[in-house]
Amino acid sequence: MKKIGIVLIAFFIFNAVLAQTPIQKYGQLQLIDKQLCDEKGNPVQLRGMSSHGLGWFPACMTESSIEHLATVWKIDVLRLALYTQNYAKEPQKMLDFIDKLVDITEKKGLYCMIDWHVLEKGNPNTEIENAKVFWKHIVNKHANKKHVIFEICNEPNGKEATWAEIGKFADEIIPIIREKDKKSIIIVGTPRWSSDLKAAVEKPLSYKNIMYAFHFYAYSHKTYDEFKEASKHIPIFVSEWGTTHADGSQFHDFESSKKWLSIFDGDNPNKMKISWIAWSLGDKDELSAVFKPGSCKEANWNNLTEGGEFYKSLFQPEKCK
Ligand code: IDC
Repeated sequence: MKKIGIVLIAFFIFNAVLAQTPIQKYGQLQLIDKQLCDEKGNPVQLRGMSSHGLGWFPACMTESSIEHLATVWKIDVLRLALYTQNYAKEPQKMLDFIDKLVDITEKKGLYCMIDWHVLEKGNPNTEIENAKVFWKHIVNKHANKKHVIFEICNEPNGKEATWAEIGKFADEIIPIIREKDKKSIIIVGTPRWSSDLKAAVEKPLSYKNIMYAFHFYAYSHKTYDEFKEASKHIPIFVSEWGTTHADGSQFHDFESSKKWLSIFDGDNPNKMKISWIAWSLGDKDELSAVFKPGSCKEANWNNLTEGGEFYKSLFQPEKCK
């Protein structure tokens, strides 16, 4: 009898450990040198998915889809992509939506990355006033929550969006965040659609707990060695990547995707674990969408595209041969 009792207790403890959510497993994130670490100081690799534009595909981001991503896909982090033009059009509606999603991710035990999705305008300073109001709201509501990561500008692009301009933007926004929240991780976009890390390597910003964004689309971008070199010098978070062409469609390149992923798993000069988030949880008729068209309004989360199946497989535990 006693033995059975011990076995049962061991079984329950084992299950409780296995059933831990990402937030329970890792707690408050921190940066130690260039490595993202958990609360205890162990290296951590967060892996996750990005929403499509919250203003365009709200039906894909619901309590039901997030529950599915947490329990069936087993992602660690959900990125909430708010295109700046969607915010400009309907600020209150977008803020309410983000607030709701931040709460849902917390409830489901997932980290969430709040992404001020600069793309159309290129230079993040073009919309600095909106950015300031947005980030003030976000920190008033969500400062010091263990599960929140702030991404202050998705992809600066165009001739004007130099590293100096990005630095100017960061000098406006990071102090707004740090006034209320000293330790949450902040991700800063880099020039040329967050693909060029050279300037950040040469002149890193002087704030604590910040990481630099690197984005790639596997069919178009194969700068593996350049990336590895940069990873020796600055902390990098791959906050958006896709299997496709940079336009989000055309072809999947699963081979190049796997090569990138092996670099993030440790095949890099300092053997670091590099966190990543893939694009995107939309049901638009485009190759990078995870769900087939029409899936979201039916809450049919198993109706995956070829790319969706590929992404999902990345989160599944290795099966026995
Ligand atoms: C794409 C979407 C597409 C949308 C387009 C323009 O997949 O439906 O019409 O944006 O808004 C990025 C961006 C990301 C892009 C993605 C694919 O961060 O917003 O999404 N991409 O083009 N950088 C490189 C590729």
